[in-house]
Amino acid sequence: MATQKLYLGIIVIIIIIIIILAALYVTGALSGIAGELGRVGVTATCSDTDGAQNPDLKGTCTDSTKTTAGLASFADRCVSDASVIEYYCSDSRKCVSTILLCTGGKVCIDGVCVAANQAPRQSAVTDSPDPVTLA
Ligand SMILES: [Ca+2]
Repeated sequence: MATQKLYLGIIVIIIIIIIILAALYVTGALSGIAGELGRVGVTATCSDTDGAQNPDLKGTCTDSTKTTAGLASFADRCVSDASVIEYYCSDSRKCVSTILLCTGGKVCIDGVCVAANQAPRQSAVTDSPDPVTLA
């Protein structure tokens, strides 16, 4: 007798749960909750073309912080002759930056540290031929 009451109670609870889930589904509450989770960044993505913090490669970090207006993108760039702002993905999947110094006597050109002897010549102006004066 007690066992039958237990079974009946379980069946009633299951029916109530099914009714609640159906009601939530019908009202679209489940999709609303899913959208809410998306907005708070549960589905955040981040990628970095040079892998991580690598001043010897030019990278572009892209994350999904601007999901409504498109992805946010940040390219490594020089901050001085021998240092670079390096973008990389944080643990929370957002692009963050740090300043790295070029090592080994390298110089920063277009967001990447390169050996000084591989850098474009800085003295291009003095290498130009003398202006030709037309008569
Ligand atoms: Ca990077």
